Amino acid sequence: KKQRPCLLWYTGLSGSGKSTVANAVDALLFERGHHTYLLDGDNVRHGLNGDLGFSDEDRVENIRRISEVSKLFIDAGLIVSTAFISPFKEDRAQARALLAEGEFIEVFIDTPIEVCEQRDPKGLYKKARAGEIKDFTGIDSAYDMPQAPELHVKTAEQDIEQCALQIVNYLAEQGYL
Ligand code: GGZ
Repeated sequence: KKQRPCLLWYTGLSGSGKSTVANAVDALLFERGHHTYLLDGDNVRHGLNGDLGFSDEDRVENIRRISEVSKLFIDAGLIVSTAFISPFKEDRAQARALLAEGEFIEVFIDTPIEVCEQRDPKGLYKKARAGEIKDFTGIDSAYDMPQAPELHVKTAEQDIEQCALQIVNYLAEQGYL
């Protein structure tokens, strides 16, 4: 099926819904016959980046490697998605700069920290508040909000299916699909 390769770069806090939305988008694209690949903590942080933690330095290296790998998948012709916090604007800009014009699509999963903390699916916010995890994004580690994302998605106001459709509709309108 004809498609224009691109990178959907999801960014947002822990618990914001990046992986959930990215998986829903991938399922819709698969249904439409597109060839996709999704990079997330499950397939990257345990393997390729298993040597990295959550210091600023390690996060920079995490995102650098993910950016380079994404570029390879784009060269292979896929619609690639990455679902990482990617808290630093310089690193997201670097990822964008590796690609050609129009290939990088920043998707801000804009869920207020109060909502993320309320969801707390893995109990990590609770641990971070208790001081059991340090350098936790949004608590004692920075998150630079995207200033001009191609897509701005609000999971606290729309359900997952609506969020996924917002993204797929954008891809169709912009001529990627
Ligand atoms: C943030 C952490 C931390 C700290 C472990 N800070 O909700 P999750 O569990 O599944 O998503 C978070 C994930 C963040 O990894 P990323 O590779 O996306 O981060 S970054 O882009 O900043 O490199 C969370 C878990 O790992 N986690 N410790 N201290 N999130």
